[in-house]
Amino acid sequence: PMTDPVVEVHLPEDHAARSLAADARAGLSASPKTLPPKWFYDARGSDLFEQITRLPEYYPTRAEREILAARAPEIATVTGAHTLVELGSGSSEKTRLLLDALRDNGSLSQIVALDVSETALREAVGALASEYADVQVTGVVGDFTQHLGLLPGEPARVVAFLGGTIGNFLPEERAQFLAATREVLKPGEWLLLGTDLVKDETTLVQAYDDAAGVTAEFNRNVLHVLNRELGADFDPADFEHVACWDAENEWIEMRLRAKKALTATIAALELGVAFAEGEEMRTEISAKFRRDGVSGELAAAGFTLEHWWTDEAGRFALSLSRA
Ligand code: AVJ
Repeated sequence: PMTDPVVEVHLPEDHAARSLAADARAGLSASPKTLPPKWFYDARGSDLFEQITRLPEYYPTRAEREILAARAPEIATVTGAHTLVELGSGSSEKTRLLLDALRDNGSLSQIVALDVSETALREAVGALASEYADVQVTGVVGDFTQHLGLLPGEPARVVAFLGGTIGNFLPEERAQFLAATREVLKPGEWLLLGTDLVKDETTLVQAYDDAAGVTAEFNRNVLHVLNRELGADFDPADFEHVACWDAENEWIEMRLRAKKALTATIAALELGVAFAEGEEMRTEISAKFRRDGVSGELAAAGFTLEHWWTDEAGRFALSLSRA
C-alpha cells in the first residue's frame, strides 16, 4: 500500500519573494553587479535547464548518470542506507538509479527530498510515493543553505547532492555548507557528492555557451524573473550571454553584458539601476574541482572520503564520504 507523502514547509509563504527582493537589491547595488544563480529556476528556467542537460555540449548530466548507473549497487552495499536524502527535488532519473539500488539491497525505508520550490517538491514526492510504495516519502520545503538541521530520516542516511550544484557556492559558502551537512549527520552516515572536474577550457566554455543558445536564454531568464516578480522593466534582448573560464579560481563564470547604456527600474524596490555599455553582471559561478581539493574540503568539514568514482572520460566525479 502506498504511504501518503508528507510535505513539511519550513519557509514562510513569502520567503521566495522577500529573499529575491533582498538579493536583487544587494546584487544590483554592488560593484560589479551580481545575482545569485538560484533565481534562474522558475518554471521556464527549470525547463530551460532540462533542455541544457540534453545538449551535446553539456556533458555533466550524462557523465554523472554514467557513474551512477555503474556504481549505484556499490553505493547501496557500502552504505546499507535506510534513508536517501536528496538536496534538490529528487525528480531526476539519477535519483531513481540510487533508489532502485537501495531497494534491491533491501535497506531502503525512507526518502527525504529538500527543495525551495514547494510546487516542484510536491510533484516530485507525489511521483516518488507512488513509484516506491513501501517507502515513507517526506518532502521538506527549505533552503539547503539554511534548513539542513531539519532533515528527518532513519539512520543510516545518505545525503545526495548531485549535478555539481556545489560548484555554485563560493569557496567559503562551500566550506559552510559542508560543515553544516556534517553537523546534521551522525557518525557513520554518508554524503554522496557530485563534482564537475577541471578540464580543457574549450570543453568547459562550450558547455556553458552552447551553439543552440539555450544557455544564453537560461541566463537571460533571470531578467524575466525580475520583471515578473519585482515589476522590473529589463529588456532581456539588451543583454548578451557571456561564459568565461576563470583559470585562477577554476570556475566558469556566467555574466550578462549590457549591449548599450541603459537604466532599468525595479518597481518593487523603488530602485533604478544604471548599466554602462558593455557592463557585465555576474549571474553564476560553476566551480570545477580536482580530487585533492575535494578530499581536502571534505576532510576540513569532518568527512572521510571513502570512494571516488569518475566517468570513463574523467570529466565528472562522484565521491562517497563518511561522517
Ligand atoms: C545545475 C548548477 C549544476 O553549474 O552546470 C548549467 C547550472 N548553468 N548551465 C551548472 C547551469 C549553466 C548547473 N548546475
